[in-house]
Amino acid sequence: MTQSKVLNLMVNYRKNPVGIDDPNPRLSWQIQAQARGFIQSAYQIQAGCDPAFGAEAGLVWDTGKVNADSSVHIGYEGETLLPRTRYYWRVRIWDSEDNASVWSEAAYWETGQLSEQNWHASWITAASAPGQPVVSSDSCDYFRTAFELPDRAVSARIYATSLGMYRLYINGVPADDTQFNPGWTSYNKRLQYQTYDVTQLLTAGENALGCIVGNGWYKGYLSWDGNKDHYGRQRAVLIQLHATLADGTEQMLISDGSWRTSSGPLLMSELYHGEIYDARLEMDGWASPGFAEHQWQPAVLTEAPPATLVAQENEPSRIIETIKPIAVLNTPAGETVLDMGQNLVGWVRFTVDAGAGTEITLRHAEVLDRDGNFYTGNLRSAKQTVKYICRGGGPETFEPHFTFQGFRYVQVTGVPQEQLLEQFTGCVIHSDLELTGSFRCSDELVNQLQHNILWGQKGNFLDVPTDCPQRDERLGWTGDAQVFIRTAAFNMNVVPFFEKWLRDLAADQEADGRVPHVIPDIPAAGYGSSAWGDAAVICPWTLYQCYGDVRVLEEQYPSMKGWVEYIRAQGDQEFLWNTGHHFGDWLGLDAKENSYIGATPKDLIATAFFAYSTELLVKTAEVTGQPEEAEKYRQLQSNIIRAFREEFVTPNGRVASPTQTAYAVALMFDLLEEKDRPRTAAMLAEHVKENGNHLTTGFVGTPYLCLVLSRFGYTDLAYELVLQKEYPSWLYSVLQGATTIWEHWDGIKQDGSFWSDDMNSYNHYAYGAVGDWLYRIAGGIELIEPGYKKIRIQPQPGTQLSWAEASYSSIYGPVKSAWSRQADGSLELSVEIPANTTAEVIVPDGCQGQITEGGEKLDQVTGVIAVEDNAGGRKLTVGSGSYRFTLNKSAD
Ligand code: RAM
Repeated sequence: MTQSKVLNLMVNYRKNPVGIDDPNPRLSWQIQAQARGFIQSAYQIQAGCDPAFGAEAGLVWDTGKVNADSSVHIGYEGETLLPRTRYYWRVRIWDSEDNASVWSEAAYWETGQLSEQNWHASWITAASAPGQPVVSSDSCDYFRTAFELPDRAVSARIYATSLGMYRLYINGVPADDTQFNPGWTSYNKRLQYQTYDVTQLLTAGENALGCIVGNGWYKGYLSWDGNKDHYGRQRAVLIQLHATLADGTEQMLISDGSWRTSSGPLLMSELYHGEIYDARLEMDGWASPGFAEHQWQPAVLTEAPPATLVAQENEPSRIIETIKPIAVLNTPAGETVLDMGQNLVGWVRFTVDAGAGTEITLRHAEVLDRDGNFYTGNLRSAKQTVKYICRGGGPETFEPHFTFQGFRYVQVTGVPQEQLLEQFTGCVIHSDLELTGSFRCSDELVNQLQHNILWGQKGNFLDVPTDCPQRDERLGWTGDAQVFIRTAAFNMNVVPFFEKWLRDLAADQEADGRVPHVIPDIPAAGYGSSAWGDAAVICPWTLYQCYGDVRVLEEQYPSMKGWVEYIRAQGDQEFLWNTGHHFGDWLGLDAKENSYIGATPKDLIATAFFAYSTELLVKTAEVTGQPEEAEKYRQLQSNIIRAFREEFVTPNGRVASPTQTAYAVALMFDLLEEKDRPRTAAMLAEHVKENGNHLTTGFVGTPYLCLVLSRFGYTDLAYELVLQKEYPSWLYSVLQGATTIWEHWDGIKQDGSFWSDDMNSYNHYAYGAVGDWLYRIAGGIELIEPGYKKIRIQPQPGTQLSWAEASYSSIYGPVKSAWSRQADGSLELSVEIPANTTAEVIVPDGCQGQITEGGEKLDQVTGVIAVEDNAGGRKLTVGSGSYRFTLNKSAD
């Protein structure tokens, strides 16, 4: 009998989520099995309001025994869920011999408001004088109210949101540790609210609730156009508290005209520009009971915004880690500068002891110039400056509220140097996504590259996937998100994060299907570029691939189709896209002087992506059970491919534009006739070699370059590119001391000078898309079936590295592939395959000799289901478990 245990119960990818508005949450679990080759044969789920699942409490759902191997994304189908209710659930499973496991421990999810009808609170705004709403003051608004509870609460929740960015306090302390609520959505269409469990913060007797609201994305400066008030002019809040007392009665408290408002010490807070805080204006006890609020103005009722209120969909942002400075520098220009040792995103927390009125200023920068001076030219108009005016009278600690900075260096004035190292701390803030991947190998520079990719993701996954976190941009550029999503999905669990963003994409898509360049959309940005708008299709498809979740495809289908239909309607040639504005192979190195756009023709790229998005739409229609749609778009796809060949491929099969990017996309998207592919791959390889093993690609070509080379048998050349140290290359920036990925291959030139100020981010993840190749090719973790239900372990060691190790926490559990070369020429390959999945292990070239596992011949090994030798090499089919293979050299 095989022993198994069900664990890691997840609801919509989260453990025990509180405040979700999904009527059919998706339930997933993982299985720990003692024996290899575990496959679940059946499951049973029970859900109810009683954690003991006692019969008298009644169950809201009992699936009974369901004969199926599904263990992920099982949609809840029980009784209609009630608002603000906690549902416990548990699972048991059966193995292939029909042995049942014990029940899992109970897990839960808790619903939020579920419907707008359950909101009773009023939107309120701050007042400058009775009945006079504050409209355009720089300083942030403070709100408060006090209330009595006859008894201690056994359970209490606050549901809250704002127009602007807010922070909630209960009895003087923050309601939780989340930042930048309510997050950034297309505010006039969709507005998230947050749920706070405040049970422990309330007391019997008098309680107080406070809230600070700043401009944030709603009303603050956004983009390079220097404008603010993009979504509205007035900050406001909506707050509703439900407290259940020991006797079972419920008390409700809502925001209304009885609340009081004031300005306070937070004189200015802007995402790009920083904060000004005058601690002398602090109002002690402002969010606690007993505060003398009579000098505050009554709040003014204001209209509800047009948006639909939705429960928070993605993981909140938090301070995820802290970093101490590694040095205090005295620059040649006489500045005092802290070096954090890492380009990070977040803010600095500091403690000082200085007289009242002392001004402390922190300016933030990513790099020093070649003379070693503080440099902010690349921030454009973003000030990234925090000014703190001391209150005096003892040590005081400050950290900002509604702003973040992208920085490695901090210029500090107003603080004695000797206090800097001790008393200043970097707080790293990003969306709190689970880390799911790691890659390491025998080359330390590549390990630093992987570090830089991960830090690029941390810095730019702050509620929305942004291009950069430092200059006056920080926007959800669709192209950048599209090229990076596959890598991102190795490093972290990105589903709720992208689901939210894709809903905003669909919300901001126009009726004709055009997709804005940035999501959420802002007026300065524009719309409709190939490879950017294709994020509408590529991102949902990638999520489906990596997590096996069909629902994201079902939800996004109209948006995906809208984009393809938009392209089809452009120009007068249905199957070519040769009109409109495109970013082309953005920042390609083969661009003409003074151009940002690489040499690959824009219409070639546009038509290639048209074909690719259509192909993904066909597959999506198939997966979501729409055969007629699939057929319709299959026709379209073949017409586009035909048009592509007629326009961009010579009659003899040569890609007419001889650029690395043209070759890469044509091969990646299977646009060439079968017979022309090997030759094109050879031409691509030749192109790379002629350039001294250097790439010439930009945003579009770079992510595919190494993948295509490996697919067509040029893995050693792909390694040459990845290991290339000379400019242009990934390791060039590493050798220049980069700790994140740069926007430009030559962000810092060989002579130490900078690429032009106007567009030079040092934290731009797009070129980090090579991480995908590291995991899949160098590491060897590949999926065969969506969600890694079926896995392929196929490391391609090449000749340059001596070992590599990739691991990935899939939705089924941990996957690992680690190889190392042994002195006798054999290869050790350690593999881990999660329960309820199977894998193919493809033995690398040159290792076609005898194979053993843990010293045993393969026919003796449990878990190895089949061994096949064919033209493509040797393939082992294995079940779940950990294996240690020794792959011997081919017999000479
Ligand atoms: C820049 C952004 C982004 C890119 C666009 C086209 O402004 O930083 O990375 O996608 O241009």
